[in-house]
Amino acid sequence: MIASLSRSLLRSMTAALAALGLAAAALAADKPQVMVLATGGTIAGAGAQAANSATYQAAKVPVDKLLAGVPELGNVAQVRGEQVFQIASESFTNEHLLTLAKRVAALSKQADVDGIVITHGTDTLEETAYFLHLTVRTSKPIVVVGSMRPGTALSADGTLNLLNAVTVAGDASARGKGVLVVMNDEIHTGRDVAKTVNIKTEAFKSPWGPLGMVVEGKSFWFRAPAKRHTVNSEFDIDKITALPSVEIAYGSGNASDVAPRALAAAGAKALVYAGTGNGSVSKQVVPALRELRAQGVQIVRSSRVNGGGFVLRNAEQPDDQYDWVVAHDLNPQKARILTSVALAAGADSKALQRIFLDY
Ligand code: DAS
Repeated sequence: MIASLSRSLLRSMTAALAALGLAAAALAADKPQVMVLATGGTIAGAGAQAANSATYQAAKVPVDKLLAGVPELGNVAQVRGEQVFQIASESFTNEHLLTLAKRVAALSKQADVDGIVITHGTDTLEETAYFLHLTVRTSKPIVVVGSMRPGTALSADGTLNLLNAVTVAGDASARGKGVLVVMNDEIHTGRDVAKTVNIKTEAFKSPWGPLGMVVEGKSFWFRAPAKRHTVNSEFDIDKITALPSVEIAYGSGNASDVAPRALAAAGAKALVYAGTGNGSVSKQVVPALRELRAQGVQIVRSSRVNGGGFVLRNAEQPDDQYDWVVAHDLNPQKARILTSVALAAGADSKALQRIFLDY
């Protein structure tokens, strides 16, 4: 009697567990599939003690531990992780950009990937995000995320940033908006955003404002990107095998032409000049830039002034006469990325200027 009772109890418990399993699988099945590609940075950092919010070692925590540290991720997506690099982002090279972008492009073609998150150091996050924005031809959400404090710090920002990034990457409303950067509850376009403060959690700003916000699992949009990107880009990572060397020379009082000449002599195919004010160039430097232009080096005038305006062509310098290019509203580090991508596609100075107005 007891044996048959326990057998039927066992049968009904097994059936219940199977039903639960199916329900869990069904629940999971209706969640977007998000790939998290880890590259290092503070979001993977660790400090000696909780009070160390700015003194720590970046690029220590592996991707599986990052994901395990945010169990809430399972409520918003089916998440898989992959460790692409484990470095501080100030050490990113053009080769790192190419490797990462090619991996993102390949994953974006997979039917079992609905969105991609890249965890990244904050120092050059804006450059990587823009590079992906220009070259990865997908309308699936690609979200780059970092943190200003290591996970070991009091009031660490990385876990909520990661949850928000995965939320946006799995959100159909984020499709077609280009590469996004999610930090501090805000959603920025990879084109405009820059790190404007070096040790606060509210570090990332876009001169023309964020695209939206992500709060408690929902994305709220207030504007859309105005320039070409991803599926509407003429650039394609699958066709880029190398990025030409483009260097940045910084303008200041008492400027000299030593840096521009040395950078060109070292093989730079283009120089981005971070000019003062409206991209102004000291008269001690103009002759060298004109000589380098005559030798085939492209000259791009950007500005050291933080965003919110743009360098006007033929205003501070006769760009038409010198055959120089203006970076429009792009800061020097973004101008470096776009110039390198454009030169890789064979752009001459005329095409380069059009590209700066289109992207
Ligand atoms: N060194 C910084 C970097 O890896 C740490 C960070 O802020 O992520 O970009």
